[in-house]
Amino acid sequence: MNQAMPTLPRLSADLLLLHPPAYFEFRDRRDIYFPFLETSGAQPITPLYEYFPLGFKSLKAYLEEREHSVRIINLNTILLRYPKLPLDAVIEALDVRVVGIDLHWMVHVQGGLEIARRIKQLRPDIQTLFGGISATWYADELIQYPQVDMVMRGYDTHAPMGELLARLSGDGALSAVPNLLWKSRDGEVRDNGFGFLPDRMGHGIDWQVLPSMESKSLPILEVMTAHNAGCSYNCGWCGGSREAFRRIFGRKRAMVRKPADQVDYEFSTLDKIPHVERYHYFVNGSYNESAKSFTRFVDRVGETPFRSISYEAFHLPSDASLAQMARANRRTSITLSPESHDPEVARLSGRGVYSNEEMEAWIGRALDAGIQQIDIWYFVGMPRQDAASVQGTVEYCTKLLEKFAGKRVNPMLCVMMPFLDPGSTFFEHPDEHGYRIYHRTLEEHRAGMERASIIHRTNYETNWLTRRDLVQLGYRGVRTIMEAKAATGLLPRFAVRDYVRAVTDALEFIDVVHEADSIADPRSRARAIDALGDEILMRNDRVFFSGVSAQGFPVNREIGGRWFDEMGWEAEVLQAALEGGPERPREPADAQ
Ligand code: B12
Repeated sequence: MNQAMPTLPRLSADLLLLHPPAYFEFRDRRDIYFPFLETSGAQPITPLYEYFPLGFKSLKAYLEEREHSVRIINLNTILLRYPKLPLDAVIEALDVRVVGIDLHWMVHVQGGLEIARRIKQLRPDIQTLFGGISATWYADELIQYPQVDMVMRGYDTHAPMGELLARLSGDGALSAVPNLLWKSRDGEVRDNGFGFLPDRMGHGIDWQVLPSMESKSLPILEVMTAHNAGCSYNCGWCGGSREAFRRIFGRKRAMVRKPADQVDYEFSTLDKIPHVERYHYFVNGSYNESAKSFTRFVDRVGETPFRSISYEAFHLPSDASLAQMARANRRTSITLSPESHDPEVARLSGRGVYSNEEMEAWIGRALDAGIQQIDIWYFVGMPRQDAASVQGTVEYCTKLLEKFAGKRVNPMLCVMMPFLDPGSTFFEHPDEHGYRIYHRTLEEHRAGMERASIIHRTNYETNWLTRRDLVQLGYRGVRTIMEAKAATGLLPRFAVRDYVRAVTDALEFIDVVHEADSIADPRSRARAIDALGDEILMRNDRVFFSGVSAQGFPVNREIGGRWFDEMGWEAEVLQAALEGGPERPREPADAQ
């Protein structure tokens, strides 16, 4: 077999926006365990965290209007779908001046830096640029890495990025680019200040061009809104909360909205998606809209024939609002996040604005009004939440399932892992809120992500739950709730059986890996982990294949057509570059 590196056609652009995997190289790893459910199971993603920031799409639209060519690559999709394709083949094919890597979610810290390191090694001609929330929060530390040339700070980087590209193709005077940290030729760090903090948020997204869904059996067809940055609310664990936004971006007003004309533009592009009637519309952050603008928004939503729609709600929506949402689309779901059944824990989590009784009565009214489904999220890792409290939440979820049996009322449990958001109030003031932080700096997070055990990768614990407790209680809770869903008929038994088996296996094996990863002597530790290598690899292969499942939809679905599955090259081109004939999706290894 020819071992030569595959050659890909050149990919040319002024700017390449690249979404890294949370961890690189994840393929064929025998020394780091990525357990099932590591992503908490809310989204249809693997532990690589494949979503790229929505801002990539609005940046592309904005910059292209200004005659700069921009391409987007989601490296996750490429590496998952083409397990034999070396990263170097992608890097060698780049014909770009700058690669912009997102460090928006802290979880990408190791992967982002590792990809940048390899780019600089192979292609010193390419400049590396980081951006996003975590890149902004850790900008001073990030720019010190030799593989990082620039950091673009800010919640809205459209105009600064326009200026950067114009300068790079013009006079090269980077000192004129707002919000930029950069290195001069002699390697000295220059700080242009962080002065571009607009009241309105950037540019709409052009949804017209989406990755091809090819012939997927259960395609994940979803588009989403992000019409605001920041938040009106102040949940202490959240890196996007009111206080966190102020802290990270140094701006007093913590709410920034997309202007109405840009929202209209976005809708006009949504209307042009071929077969939009097959798409789910995920409305993020609708709780940040005023009652008046939300009403306008729902009316507009009703004009596009989406297959289904989901909204997130902080308070319980009024009866009038329920009726309007149900009218706008008959497959409407509403997501509540009370976080805990215990009113005190819920309040300390930043929620607690309704009682369980009020919520239950409201669910009845919502279903009567024609809302199709209610999703209810509970959290593990909150202040004053101990083992008994988690157990109480799990029992309450079971009670909800029984009470609303036959209806689509779907309680779910999420462990806050691996990270408590840096920049959040609990992260910045851990003692006051009962938290202990294990990784504080960027480098501690990066190194932490290289640990074999998910428990060691986790960056915090609370006075009430250790890191191991968080994982163990959370996983057990999810398992119990899943079993209750099979018993009450909310989910098919076969799906729950497979899911529960995967959770049970993870629960046991997390401890096995953790014990080995806890050996103090590094050489003995490496030996102990190596002895587990085959077992680790077999399990990782079940998680990293061309498919994903989520708690809300616990059935494996093939990836490839999700809005963030941008690969840069057509599937056939990637296929042709690889030896060995047509691409075949990897199947998960048989469950034991
Ligand atoms: C909507 C949303 C989501 C959506 C998806 C959003 C998306 N794809 O962009 C969903 C629900 C899928 C999601 C998932 C997650 N989210 Co979220 N999410 C948000 C939310 C509510 C709004 C984000 C938003 O709309 N931004 C506005 C859009 C239009 O702009 P933007 O994408 O931020 O991009 C701009 C700038 O940030 C910047 N930028 C960003 N990246 C880059 C890169 C470069 C190179 C440059 C130049 C600029 C740049 O420029 C862009 C243009 O102006 C925020 C909270 C908040 N109030 O901000 C949390 C938030 C961002 N999410 C967070 C987290 C933790 C997650 C998850 C890890 C949760 C989990 N455990 O599963 C996952 C990660 C999923 C993944 N990557 O695979 C944290 C991040 C904390 C941190 N710093 O690590 C936040 C702050 C709060 C929270 N806890 O939810 N999220």
